[in-house]
Amino acid sequence: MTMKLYFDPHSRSQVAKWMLDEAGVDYEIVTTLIKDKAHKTPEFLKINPAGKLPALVDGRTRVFENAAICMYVAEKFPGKRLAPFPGSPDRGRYLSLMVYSTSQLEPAMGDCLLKIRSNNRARGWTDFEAAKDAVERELGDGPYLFGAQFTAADVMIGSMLIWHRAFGGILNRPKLDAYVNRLRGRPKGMKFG
Ligand SMILES: N[C@@H](CCC(=O)N[C@@H](CS)C(=O)NCC(=O)O)C(=O)O
Repeated sequence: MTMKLYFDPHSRSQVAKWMLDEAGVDYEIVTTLIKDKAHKTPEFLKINPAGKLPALVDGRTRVFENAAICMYVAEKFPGKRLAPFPGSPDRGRYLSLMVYSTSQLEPAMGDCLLKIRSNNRARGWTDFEAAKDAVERELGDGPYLFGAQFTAADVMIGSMLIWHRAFGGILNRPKLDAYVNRLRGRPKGMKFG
């Protein structure tokens, strides 16, 4: 059975699509437009109770949240080598970066773009400058987060930095700018709109 990606081109659905395209696997796009409120129908809320895009349906399995979708795809197709193997020394850092991308980097980037200023550390994420420091440390000499191996962590972390640029943000970090250029230059790199 073909996987179904519930997708609005003008949304973070592009992150899950990028992952599926990098994996080079078959999937069907189910266009679900936010402007039509198609993500708030009772049918869609049974797939993603949060009423947000994207979501992936694979037979009886439903997956929502980009990080979960990327991890699901990497795990379903281990031969595509889009994640360090379970049990390998890099696996812990991989899982950490996947969660970090959405629990810290994504809200920090959102605050930056929306010009929300708060130094209340109790909320669980840092400001965007500190998040950029963390990504730079993890990227090391690159070219990807796991050296020469491109992984789902590059999709999740990289897509946040790509969005930031797309919305007019300036990273002001030569190393991260070069990383964004490298990711955007990939043949199956994330597209917009
Ligand atoms: N952390 C979520 C974010 C999903 C999300 O916020 N999607 C937006 C589109 S970019 C959405 O569906 N917004 C419509 C709404 O909340 O009504 C993920 O990565 O999947």
